[in-house]
Amino acid sequence: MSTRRYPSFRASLARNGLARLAGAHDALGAVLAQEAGFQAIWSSSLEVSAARCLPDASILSMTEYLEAAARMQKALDIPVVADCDTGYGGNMNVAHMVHEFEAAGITAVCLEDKRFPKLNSFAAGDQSLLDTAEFARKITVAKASQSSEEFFVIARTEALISGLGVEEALSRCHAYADAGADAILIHSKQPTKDQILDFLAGWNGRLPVVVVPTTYPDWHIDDIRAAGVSIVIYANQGLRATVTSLRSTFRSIYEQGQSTSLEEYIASVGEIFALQRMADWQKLDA
Ligand code: SPV
Ligand code: MG
Repeated sequence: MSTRRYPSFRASLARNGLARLAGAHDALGAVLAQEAGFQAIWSSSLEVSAARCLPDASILSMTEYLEAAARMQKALDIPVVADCDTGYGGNMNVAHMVHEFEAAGITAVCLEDKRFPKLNSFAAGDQSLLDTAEFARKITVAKASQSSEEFFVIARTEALISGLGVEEALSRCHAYADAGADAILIHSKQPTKDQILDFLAGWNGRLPVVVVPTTYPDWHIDDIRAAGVSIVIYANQGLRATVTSLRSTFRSIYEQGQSTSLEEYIASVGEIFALQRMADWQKLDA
């Protein structure tokens, strides 16, 4: 029996130079992002937990996040980059996480330097970080735990999120690079990209940089590329669009007592069948 070869994020990044990722929480959303042209899917901890109406606060288990990422990966021809939060605990949890995600065909993961249990970056509450050396150790453990050279580990600093400033973010990212990270992610919740530009001005380009333009959505992809960024994550726009669309659809049907006026705006059943690859499946019965 042949085993499926999963698409490698490292290879995709090498091919494309700049990788654009869309956040998703299930196979359907992930396939729609692939259809739009994205190079990879971000299995977002915010989305995966929100899909169960739970906070993004280390409540779900590693296995639940893994199941979500693996379900998406099975449906895709592009790689999933799994948002693995803090690695779900300490160094031993990180090692187990890498073994499990890699075995499930996930070729890239992201670990962040917050303390476990962590809270979503935009939530009010404790955003405190591990000591630099402690998190660098997690990165070393993650890299030592991978079995394929392809496996890609992104080290994410939340220094700006926790109010520590650009110098601290830079010094942490250098330590994470020394520890063996394949890329670094710099996150900011400021309403402009200025903090990120300051970071990029101080970064020597020794590793690819990942950004998440959620609170500075006007940063155009051409300018992001020109600034020297390698990976851009549109982490939650799909989730937010889904909420808006479902809310107005359900309200409209309930208030109007029928759904005729919606028909021209919603996907046909035929489109759903196409996403399910219904015709391919039915050939099995032919
Ligand atoms: C996620 O999508 O879960 C992220 C990005 O980690 S953020 O929500 O901005 O923290
Ligand atoms: Mg997350």
